[in-house]
Amino acid sequence: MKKILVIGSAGQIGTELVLELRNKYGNENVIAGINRTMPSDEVRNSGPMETVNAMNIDEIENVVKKYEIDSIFHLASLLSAVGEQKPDLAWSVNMGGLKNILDLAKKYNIKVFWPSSIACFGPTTPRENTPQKTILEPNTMYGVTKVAGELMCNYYFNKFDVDVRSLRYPGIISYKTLPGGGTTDYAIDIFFKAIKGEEYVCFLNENSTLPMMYMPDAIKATIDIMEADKEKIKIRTSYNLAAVSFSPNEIYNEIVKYMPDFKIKYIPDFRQKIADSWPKSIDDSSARQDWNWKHAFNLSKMTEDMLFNLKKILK
Ligand code: AKB
Repeated sequence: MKKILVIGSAGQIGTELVLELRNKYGNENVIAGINRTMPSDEVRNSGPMETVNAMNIDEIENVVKKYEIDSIFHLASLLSAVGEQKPDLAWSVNMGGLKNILDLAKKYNIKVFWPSSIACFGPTTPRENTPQKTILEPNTMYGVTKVAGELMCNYYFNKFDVDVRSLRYPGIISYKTLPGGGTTDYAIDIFFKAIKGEEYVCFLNENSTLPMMYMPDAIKATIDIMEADKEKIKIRTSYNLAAVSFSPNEIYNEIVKYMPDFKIKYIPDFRQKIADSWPKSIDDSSARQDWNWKHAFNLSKMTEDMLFNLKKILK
C-alpha cells in the first residue's frame, strides 16, 4: 500500500483509520475521502482530503488518477437501525457504492477493504459461537446489503482477480467519533451518559448479549488483513472477527465499578428485534489461523480506557 484512499473518513471507523494509516504510511500518502460530513480537525489538518461521493464513480476515478491510488478502504455505509427506516437508500448507497469501488479496482488494479458485519447473520443462524460458514438469512436491509456485498466481493475476486478483503465487524466501541444509526450504538451512548452523570435509558433489554470490539482492535484487524500476504487470505467473502461479547447489564456493571451512582433503565424499541436476530458470540478461528488475528481488549480493559479518555474529552 503506497497511496491510500479512505472513503468515509468522517465516520466512526474512518476517523481513526485515517490517523493510524497516516502514522504508518506517511501523511501525504493517505487521502481522506469525505462527502457531506466534515471530518475531525485531526483528520483535516494532518493530510490531503478530497470530496468523494461513493455513488459518483467519476468523482472517485478522478481522485484515483490524481493520486495514483493503489488501495481503497471503502467505509461509507448506512447502518442497521437507519437502514430499517430508509431501506431503499440503504440498498442504493451500500450496494451502489461497493459496485463503483470494485469496478474501479478492476480497472486500476486497486486493493480494496470493505466491511461486512455481524448483521449478515439472521434469526436462523446458530447464535452461539457462530461459525464462519453458516446460514446467512438476515432480516434487515443492512444485513441484506452485507450478504449481497460479500458475494459481490467474492465474485470480483474469482472472476477478475480483484484483491478485495473483508471483515464481519461486531459492534465497535470508541470515543473519538460517534457512530450513527447502529443497533450496537448503545454501548457507546452508555459511556457518555455515565461521564455526564445522567441516567441512561437503554433501547435494548438488559440481557441482549452481542459481539463487540474496542476501536484499537478494530483498526488493527483492518490494517492487518490488508497487510497480510495475498495467499494467506483464503476467504474472499468476509472473515468472522471477534473480541468480546457482553450484554447491557454486563457493561453497566463494569461502569458502576468506577461510578457507583450511575443509573440505567431499559426501554427496548424497534432495535431490540434487530439485536435478537444477531449472534451472541462469534467463532473467528479462521481469521486467527489464516492471518494471525489477535485481540487485545476485554470488557474491563476497554471500560477503563473508555472512561479515562472520555473524562478528558468531556470535562
Ligand atoms: C450496527 O449496529 O448496525 C453496526 C454493525 C454491527 O454493523 N454497528
